[in-house]
Amino acid sequence: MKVEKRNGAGSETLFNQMNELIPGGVNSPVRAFGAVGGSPFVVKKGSGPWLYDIDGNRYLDYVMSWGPLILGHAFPGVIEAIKYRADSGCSFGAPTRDELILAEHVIERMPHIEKLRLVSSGTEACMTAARIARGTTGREIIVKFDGGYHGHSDLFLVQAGSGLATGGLPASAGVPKDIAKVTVSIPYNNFEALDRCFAQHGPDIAGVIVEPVAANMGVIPPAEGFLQTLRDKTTANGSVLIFDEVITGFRVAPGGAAELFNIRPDLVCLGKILGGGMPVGAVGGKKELMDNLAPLGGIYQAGTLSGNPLSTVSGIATLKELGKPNVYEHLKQYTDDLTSRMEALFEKYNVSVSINKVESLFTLFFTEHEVRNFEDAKNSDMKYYAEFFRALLERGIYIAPSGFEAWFVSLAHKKEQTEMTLKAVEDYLKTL
Ligand code: HOZ
Repeated sequence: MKVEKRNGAGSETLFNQMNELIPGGVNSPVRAFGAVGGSPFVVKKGSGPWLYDIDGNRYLDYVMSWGPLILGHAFPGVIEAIKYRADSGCSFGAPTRDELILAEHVIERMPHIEKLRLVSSGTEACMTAARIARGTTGREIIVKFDGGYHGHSDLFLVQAGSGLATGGLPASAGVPKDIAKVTVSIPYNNFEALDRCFAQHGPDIAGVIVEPVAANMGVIPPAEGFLQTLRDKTTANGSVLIFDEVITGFRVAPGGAAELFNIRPDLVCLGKILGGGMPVGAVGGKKELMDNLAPLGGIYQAGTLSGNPLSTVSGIATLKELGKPNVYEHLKQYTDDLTSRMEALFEKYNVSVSINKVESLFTLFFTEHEVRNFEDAKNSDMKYYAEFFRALLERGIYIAPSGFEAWFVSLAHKKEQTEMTLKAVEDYLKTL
């Protein structure tokens, strides 16, 4: 099989060939369309709110690379910055001025971050945050929440959302039992479970990690007072409070969920928007914690591509654009308008949905009940979601191929896209 022989091959042919060389044909499980049926289209390019496949189809994109592309696909300022930087090299493994500039952009928006370490993915950021919590407190247990997803490192693959939930897996094979034992997963938004967890494990709890707006079991906002309770309990217990803002960072507010809900976590994990579509992650927080990282302290973390120059300039260009006026207002208005009109359509056609929304993040659950935690999310009708997904895809709209993910809106989504989405939804509802 030579590459040139594949020129002209369509998505289906290529995906079949990919299946021979790549497990499941994909480099990240949820992309395989396993939960929604059919086989994925193969992407040729993106532009603004649109994705184009190699068969010549155009899709209105609500996945946006799973969150990073808040400016839209191939945003000119970002692409120019990457091209310009690439002319002088792709990786140095040595400090660059841009790492300082990116750190300044982050800290300006997130004053609870006093120091920041760049890594290459959200997974690495969360893994490092847990190590800082453990290394600093000398304790072992990390508390997470059912349906919370903090990347695919061993310690977080317990009752995890995202791809695990999509594939119906309670945990991943290959995680040693002893590692799973030091991760305690409890129901999200459940104050009693939290009390019980601290009563039982208090002296051993190194840290609590939470997506302050859950977005990997579908979007689920924190219950009133839940984040403040986490803050109070971790402080009283001498445990580290870690906000996983890989999805919410720079999206729900410039300073992320910490700003939106006015809570100051000890550590924050970042990724996605921070790299503007290039691979990146970061862990940041209180100086006294961050200074425990090597080379200053004994907690080791390193990476050949950490602070990669292309990711760094892409992130800087993205954050600069996000610093312009009315950006967050636009994202919120688009989402509010779309979701309220969509809700009205479902009501008109007597289909029960529960739409959870926080700023420009939302999920549509097919259930008449409120969705407050992972159990509720799992009880929504995922078969119906799959049908809805296929109906929208046929009408040129691409939403996440899993009901446990968020819809991502970008600044390139405008009135035309709202109308197109609503028309597709109504066309589908009419067929029922
Ligand atoms: N874990 C990502 C969604 N929450 C999926 C990433 C991908 O498949 O690209």
